[in-house]
Amino acid sequence: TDIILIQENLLQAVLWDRMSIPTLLVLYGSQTGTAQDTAERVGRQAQRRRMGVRMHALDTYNVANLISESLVVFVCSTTGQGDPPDNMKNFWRFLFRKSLPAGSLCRLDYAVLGLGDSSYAKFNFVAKKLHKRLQQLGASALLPVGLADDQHELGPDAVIDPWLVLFWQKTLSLYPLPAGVSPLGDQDPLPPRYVFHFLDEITEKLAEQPLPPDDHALPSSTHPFPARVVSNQRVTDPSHFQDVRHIEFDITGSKIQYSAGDVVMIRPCNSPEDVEHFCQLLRLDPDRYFTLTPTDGSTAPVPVRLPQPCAVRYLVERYLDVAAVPRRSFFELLASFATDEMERGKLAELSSPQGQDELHSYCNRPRRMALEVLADFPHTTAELNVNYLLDLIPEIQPRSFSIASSLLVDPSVKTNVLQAHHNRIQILVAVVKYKTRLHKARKGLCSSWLASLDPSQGEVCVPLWVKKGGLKFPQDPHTPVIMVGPGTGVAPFRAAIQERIAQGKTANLLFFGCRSETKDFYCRTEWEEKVQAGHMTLFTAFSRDQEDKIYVQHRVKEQAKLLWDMIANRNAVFYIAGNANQMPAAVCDALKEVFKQEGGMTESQAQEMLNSMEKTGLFQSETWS
Ligand code: 2AM
Repeated sequence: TDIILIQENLLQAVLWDRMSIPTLLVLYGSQTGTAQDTAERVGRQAQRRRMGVRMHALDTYNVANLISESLVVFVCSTTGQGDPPDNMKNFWRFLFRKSLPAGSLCRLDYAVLGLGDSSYAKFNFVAKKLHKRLQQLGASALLPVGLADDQHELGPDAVIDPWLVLFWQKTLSLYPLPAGVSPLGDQDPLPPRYVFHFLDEITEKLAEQPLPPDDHALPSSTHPFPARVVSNQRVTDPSHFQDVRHIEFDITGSKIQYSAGDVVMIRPCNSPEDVEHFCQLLRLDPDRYFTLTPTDGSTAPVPVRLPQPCAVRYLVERYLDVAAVPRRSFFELLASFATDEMERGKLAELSSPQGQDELHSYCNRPRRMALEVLADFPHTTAELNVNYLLDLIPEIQPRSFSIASSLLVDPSVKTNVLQAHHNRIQILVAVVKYKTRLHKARKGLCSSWLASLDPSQGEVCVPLWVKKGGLKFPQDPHTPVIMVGPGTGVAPFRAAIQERIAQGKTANLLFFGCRSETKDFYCRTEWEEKVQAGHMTLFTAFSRDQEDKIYVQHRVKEQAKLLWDMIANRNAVFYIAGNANQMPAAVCDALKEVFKQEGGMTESQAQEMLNSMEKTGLFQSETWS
């Protein structure tokens, strides 16, 4: 039968080739994995429609080839303050070269699907700008750019679903399938991307690190540096609700260099309990080893992060994001395996277009994780074909943390125990814990994992790498900096203050806010010493030490005269870092008040001044949610 199958496949391939099956190129730029997941969904839909599919992260695609493409869909998210994701930065630079002739993409039919968050000012900026640029280069848009929004009460799918319907209508009318080729039904399973080959025995214990360290390159996503955890201390009072950690890593031998404003990338691991639970549900032996090979239908090579052979435990602990809220594609795939009638009905509903409200209240609202969903569908889970594991569950994504230390710090200065050090990276981590309708308290995967690391129990290493951050500090020693960083927002400013003092730059103004002087005023001794030495000025806002809330923006307004003098006469740079909620907008309002009060400006003049400061880098912000 194998031979017959091969013959049939060959015949079909020859036929299809003659009939010229249209091919869709899916290019994505993804920071947290959502755009990649969406791109993969488009790829699967194309496979169901019997089209050829190629899929690439934008930076792994040779952009020069774009001139000879005919049909491309771009799926791109927007990060930070309107920036493209890391894996499309090179593409972005190339695309905006002035030397590209206007009609160079005139053969190209394309569509752009953007993923964004309308609580940020530059909503879907990358998708919009890409769309414009492609048109400028002569390419034809199949349909208007799709602007998916995380803030939509039903999530980004509320925009993606109807956009895809229209996309397929347009695409199939321009690129119809040859007569006689019919699309697959929604229920027909697609082949998995990889096949697992389990090994019966493994003769020697394999190293934990997947890849040999690359002696020449700097640590990166595929070659992270295993940094030893030097210390992990709670810096908030034990009676305080919020656990904030000050964690120090040793980067000796890593070749990592960084400066104030840079961020460290860390990919967390799943907890041992979750790993056990997952293996039990899928009836997998965590100690068994396997190798992976891509199938014919695979659009991507085997992930380089996975060692070959790889232990099941390694895969589940370090690769599969079982603690994330699963996406709709997860339910679609799970539904195709269900044989138990009850489970099948429920899964079919949750993955259908009509079931999206239900899916949202079952999954997204209570932030139910993939592992818990699998436990809710035990029969289906136990019958899952293991080859589909990597199709079902996405990869754990790295998290970024603003570095809170400087390599330039003078080690001869004796401060407190949190004294920084050469060859070290320090971060401040707020341990994420919250309640939903589910009884079990929710935990942030990365912060909880980091908080659990205890170097006193033996050596622990965290794989990490460093990236340029969004904040830049001035070279000129006389330019003052005004920094507003409540809570862990103070992290990049601690790096800046240490670095600047080491460089002899002492015009440092810090606004710090927390709930209480006695509970969460971390780095206090360090600031007090630096204030005494005349190296910085500190304004604090303790929001809950009195009846009425006092926030950093109130302190900014109180210091109107001083700030105006620094900004208007001394070219000071103004920075905000911290939680993206209401704080950044409130601080901007306070700053505009300063301009109005001290500079005699109207509201619109003040806004204009703020805009022009932003354009020239005199106003910078780094916010996170
Ligand atoms: P709160 O929790 O008492 O409201 C660090 O988290 C500090 O930021 C806390 O003191 C917190 O105060 C404060 N904070 C909360 N919302 C804020 C806002 N909109 N603007 C400024 N600070 C805020």
